Amino acid sequence: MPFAHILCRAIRCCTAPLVHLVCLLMLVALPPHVSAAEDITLAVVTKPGSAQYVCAERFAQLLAERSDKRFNVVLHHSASLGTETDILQQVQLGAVQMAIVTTGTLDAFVPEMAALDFPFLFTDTATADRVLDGPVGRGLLDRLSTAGFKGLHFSENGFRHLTNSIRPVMTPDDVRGLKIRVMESQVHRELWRTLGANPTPMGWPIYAELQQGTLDGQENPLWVIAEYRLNEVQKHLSLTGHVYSTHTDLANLAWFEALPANDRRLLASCMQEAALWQRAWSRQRDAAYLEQLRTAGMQVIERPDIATFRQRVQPLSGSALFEHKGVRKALEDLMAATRAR
Ligand code: EAX
Repeated sequence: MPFAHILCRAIRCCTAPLVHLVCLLMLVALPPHVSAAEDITLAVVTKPGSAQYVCAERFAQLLAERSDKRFNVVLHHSASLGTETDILQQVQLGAVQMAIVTTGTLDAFVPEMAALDFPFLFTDTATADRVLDGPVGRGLLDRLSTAGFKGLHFSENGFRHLTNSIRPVMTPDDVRGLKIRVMESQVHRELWRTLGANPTPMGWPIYAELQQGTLDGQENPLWVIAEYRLNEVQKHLSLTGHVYSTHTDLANLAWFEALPANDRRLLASCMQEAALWQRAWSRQRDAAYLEQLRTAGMQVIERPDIATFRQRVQPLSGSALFEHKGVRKALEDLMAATRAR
């Protein structure tokens, strides 16, 4: 029986005026109506505990708290909605409202994003934070609107390192001919082609292909290599740190813009806080992951010949990828921002 009916009955039965009054007060104190929370679907390709997932979880928690549970984030993960390219398409269509994706996959949608994954652009996290959280980073997030996305913030994937099952990699010469899985990203494919490897673009995950030997290698931050147990199928790890890989935290633009201004601000600030928290979380764990991989039996080349790697990838900036004026400018702006004090 509904609570209000029970109260009315009680009121009818009550003869004592005090009890009557208490019952009436209780009725007045009931909320006029309790509206259901609005669901927001948010997708990440990786699994619980991953860098994308913990950021999404943090965002969901902050948003629930600060909206008084008016919003409820429904998290899709573990490739349940397909690859990151599939996720981005679903966000574009509005079937999924929000996503946290590896930035490399965005260059097929917004060519300027290729500049962010230019090899050796960022060599330390302090510079990355300064540039990504400054006007140049904001400008790139705003560029996402050209493909129907609202760019909210950057969180962290980490420095990418090369693994393979064939041989230790010290110099770019050792990479020649290796069949390396790369993200579905133009700049990553061109980067490995420039280095003389045989790049194969593919979504995540890729354990089976590495296990079967259809791929020789792959490149990812240490957390990915460890959490996806790639040490079981890859013998060699070279700490190349060739790309500082970010995650882009974004939403469907039309959906986001239709929200009231205070909710837009709330979503943006919850995502910013989640992203900053996640970067710190991620950085605390890097050293332990390296130890874990070493203990698991990976042969680690700690100091590959980075100077030669850097030099060999230079022709990339003159490639067709960076020919377009806007894309070239994005790269130049990023490079200038990393040098600014
Ligand atoms: O985000 O696809 C990739 O290589 C990503 O870096 C990985 O899944 C973690």
